[in-house]
Amino acid sequence: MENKISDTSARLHGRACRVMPGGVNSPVRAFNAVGGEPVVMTRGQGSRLYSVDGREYIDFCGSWGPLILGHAHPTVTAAVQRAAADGTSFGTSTPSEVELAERLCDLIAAMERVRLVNSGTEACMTAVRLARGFTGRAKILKFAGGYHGHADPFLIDAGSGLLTGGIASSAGIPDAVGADTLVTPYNDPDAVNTLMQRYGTELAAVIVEPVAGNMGLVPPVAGFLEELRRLTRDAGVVLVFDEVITGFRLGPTTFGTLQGIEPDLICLGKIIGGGMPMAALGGRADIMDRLAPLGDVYQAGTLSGNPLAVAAGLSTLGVLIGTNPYPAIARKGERLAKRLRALAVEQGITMQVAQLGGMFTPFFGSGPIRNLDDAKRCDKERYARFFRKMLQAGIYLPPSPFETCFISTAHTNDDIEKFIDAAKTAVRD
Ligand code: KE4
Repeated sequence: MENKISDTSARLHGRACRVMPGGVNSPVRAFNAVGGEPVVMTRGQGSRLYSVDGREYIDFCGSWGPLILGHAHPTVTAAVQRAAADGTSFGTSTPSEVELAERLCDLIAAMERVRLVNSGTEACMTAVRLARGFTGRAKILKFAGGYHGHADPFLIDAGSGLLTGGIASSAGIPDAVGADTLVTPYNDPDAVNTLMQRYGTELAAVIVEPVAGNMGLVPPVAGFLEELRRLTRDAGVVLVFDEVITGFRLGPTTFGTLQGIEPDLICLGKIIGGGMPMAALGGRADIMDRLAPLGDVYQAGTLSGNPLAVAAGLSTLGVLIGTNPYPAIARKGERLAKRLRALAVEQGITMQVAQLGGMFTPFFGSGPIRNLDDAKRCDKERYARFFRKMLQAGIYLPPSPFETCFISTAHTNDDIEKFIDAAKTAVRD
């Protein structure tokens, strides 16, 4: 008899495949990198996800980053329910969107103006259009393994879902678009300097994840971000920090603010929407004010600043600012990483754990991991086997080795112990 756990998920996935390409609405959910069929989830509560088969999982994927407060946090749920009772969208200005915009500008040093949008992709593609309009230049520089959403200019040597589908770049991108996207290795300021010497006067923007989360977790090496800031400032190039993952993930602000580095533009998403479709682009007033209707760079959105998404975002930020959970989350991250590293040593497994605050990625490989090539040298199949065994043990990880695991305020010390208990056998081949 087929495994009961997967029967209902399998049937639903079969139906999904008949009407949705790959049976999913976002490729990385398809389990291509880890094998097997996606588990269909029907409910989340705190640190738990519940599948349509009635199974309970401790969730370390956290919807890819937004759920720093865990699933169905009562304050967030109540805020969204209250907002919904007054209507779901007005297509007008609203008091709550002004409050969120003011909050973001108060909490983020480099944010003088902000535009609310619906996805990280929208925020990042608008940042590029704005930088091009502001500088009159065409080229952009991104980093191999960096992922900034699925807009054409970014799908060159991108991270996240492109790495799970074995396509470094997407079909359908005109050569002319690709030609304006320059790519260099992450954490290599010399490579950036060489490229700036050659293309500096043609570059509109450098876009970077200040802490890379889409090739697995790869933190910046000392001085990398500061050098990017110096080189771009000297060349009149717009520096864009893509903080869709890191915004409010490691502290009650952006990573750039925590590090004292001020980019020209900042992209936010995920946490600022509390799990609802909400993202933002902000930064220097002289650049942001080039956005229509004030300026000549067009950007628009039917549901931008949607009242339900704003309610989820405002309530999430309210809990984060009010309770400052970051030290406790970081302690849990440090404990999990330390115990997992010790496990690998005890069992003679070649595995390292990148960890920063509540973000972590197990890499099945040795040697420093500073960029995409280093990450790709790790054993993807080993991660897939680890993922499947952890899933069987009731631990839900990102279904790709090129993503980041997340710890929320809802994860308990007992959840961390359960992770380690499951890993004791899952790390073994
Ligand atoms: P969205 O358009 O998916 O809201 O955001 C795009 C984006 C931009 N910048 C960064 C640093 C991001 O990580 C993302 C999206 N992250 C992926 C997972 N790492 C979303 C998951 C998915 O594609 O389904």
